[in-house]
Amino acid sequence: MELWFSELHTPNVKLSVKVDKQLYSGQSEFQRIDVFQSPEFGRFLVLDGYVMLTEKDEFIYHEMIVHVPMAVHPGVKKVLVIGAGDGGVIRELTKYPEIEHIDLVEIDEQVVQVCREFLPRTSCKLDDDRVHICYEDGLKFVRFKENEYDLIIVDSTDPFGPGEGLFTKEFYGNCYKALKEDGIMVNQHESPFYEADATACMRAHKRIVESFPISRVYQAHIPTYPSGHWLFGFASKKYHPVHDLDAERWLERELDTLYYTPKLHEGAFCLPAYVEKLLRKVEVHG
Ligand code: AG3
Repeated sequence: MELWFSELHTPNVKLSVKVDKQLYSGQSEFQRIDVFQSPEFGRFLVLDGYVMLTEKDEFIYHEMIVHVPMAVHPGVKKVLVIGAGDGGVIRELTKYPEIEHIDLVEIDEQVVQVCREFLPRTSCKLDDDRVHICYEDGLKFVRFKENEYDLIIVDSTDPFGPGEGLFTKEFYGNCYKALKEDGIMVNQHESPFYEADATACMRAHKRIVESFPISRVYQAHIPTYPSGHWLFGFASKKYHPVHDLDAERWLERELDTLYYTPKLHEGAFCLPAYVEKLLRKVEVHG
């Protein structure tokens, strides 16, 4: 008997992954949570039917969402991470000794429990002394923060279901306020390829452009996400993602990465012409 997991990437396209066995299935207060074991991608986490991470390709997403801002900002001490209950972002952040405090705000405690049990490769640093976990809606948490963080990482799900509020104008405005005067916000920015994703992507970009003086988009190749071509947003009050990249300082750290390099960092901000066009549409006609 063959067992396959499928995610619909559009009503006409799906990605199917052969499964050895289902390790967990449960319904939390917020969403359905599944963990599978597969021959090609190792273990993978699915929320409401959407693949959040696989053991084989999660390094790409987590390295790109963390090391890009960390190689730009010269002194990150306090970080706010929203979503990210799987711990992948935390694992990468804890590689930086100068970070003193990380607030991890995850709406769904059950996601953290399940990841601690079944996905130790990403959840391995959740008990680091600097990490403070708060089970709350990120949208609400950030409302009451002012001038507090050097870096905010928004590791959300897609913009429907529990993650919807993390793509709103109100949320980005509150992130701006919660950041110090040289703060950076990075968010997962969906894919530009399929129409529904591209629409979400443009909507998010428009709102971020309206909220931050510097707003750039960068890309990575993530095989298990829709189309495999994924974007991230870099929004900032002061630092430019490429002009303020300090490659030497980052290389001196001798961090062991599998995807991120400062050279790739620069290249990641060079987008295909059709993506530039999509983004320019909302920048110009704001
Ligand atoms: N969060 C973004 C996942 C988006 C994937 N979308 C999809 N499969 N349709 C990933 C969380 C990793 N920490």
